[in-house]
Amino acid sequence: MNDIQQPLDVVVMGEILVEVATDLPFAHGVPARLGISGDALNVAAAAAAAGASVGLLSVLTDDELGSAIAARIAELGISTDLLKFRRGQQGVYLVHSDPDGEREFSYARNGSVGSTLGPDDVDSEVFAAAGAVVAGGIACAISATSRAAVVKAASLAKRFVYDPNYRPRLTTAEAATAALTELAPHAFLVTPSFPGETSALLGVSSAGEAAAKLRSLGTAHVAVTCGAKGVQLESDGVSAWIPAIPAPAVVDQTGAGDAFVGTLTARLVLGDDFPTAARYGVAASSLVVGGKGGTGLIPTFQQTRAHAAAGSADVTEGAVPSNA
Ligand code: KDG
Repeated sequence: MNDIQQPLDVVVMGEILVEVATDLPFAHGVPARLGISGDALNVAAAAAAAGASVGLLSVLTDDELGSAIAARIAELGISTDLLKFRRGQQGVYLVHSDPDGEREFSYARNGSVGSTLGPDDVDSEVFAAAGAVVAGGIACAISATSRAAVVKAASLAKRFVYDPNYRPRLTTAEAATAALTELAPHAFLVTPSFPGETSALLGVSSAGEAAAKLRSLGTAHVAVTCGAKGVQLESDGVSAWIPAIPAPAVVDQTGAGDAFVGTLTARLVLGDDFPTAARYGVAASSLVVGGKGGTGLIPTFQQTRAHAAAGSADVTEGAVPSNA
């Protein structure tokens, strides 16, 4: 039994990782800074900052590292009630600050405690009651049990949100495509990135085609993220291009996509319409890139709203730029 009383607005699931971040390329003697990150934590932090009550299902080590991670989760305004603690090793990734977003992470996570997540960890009542449940392709890639937990969560959720988050160092394009194809029919929202995920996982060459393909599989809302350009939205009655908002500072792209997903999901659950919620998501991710690491800078909702209002370009009905 879980002691959570209120339905949560948003439940996020996935692996939390220790982040080892450097400013310089990896080499012996290069100084590094520890952080706590991972796509699930980045999404949950953004959703909480955007005003949602948020729970995070993740497995942590039952030692002082797990306790420190739980303390960070609480500090970010996220409920710790769904966390599990087990004997094992916390997954780690190494990254050096990446303003262009082109570097891949170097992982030490095989057999990690986070990858022991399984269907029994998914509390049916909590997941069915939540306003939205968010999971991603990384949780599907790290182990068969974690993938099965995501599938169970998708079948329970009122609104299931799936970010394909394809990581070639964790999985194959075939396996990531299979996960997306299985989950898309259950999804309230899918957020593929263009052109990387739309071509590798959906085999299409434009954001519009990607959205149409996911909609034909049964996904209710699609937000195709087109990097520094903007986001294409498609759902019943909505076809809109949300232009990106220039970032005041670009230090590291890690977590930008997660901030978009977390903010968008939170604002949809809290009642904003799709273009308005996406505009907030775009504003949050434009601010997040000013911080180092996945949760180095989490803007408050006041900051996100002000940045969205100050952004120069407007939402365009139906228009997809020719190169997206
Ligand atoms: O989306 C950002 C994540 O990729 C980063 O936080 C690391 O979670 C991570 C992962 O598993 O790659």
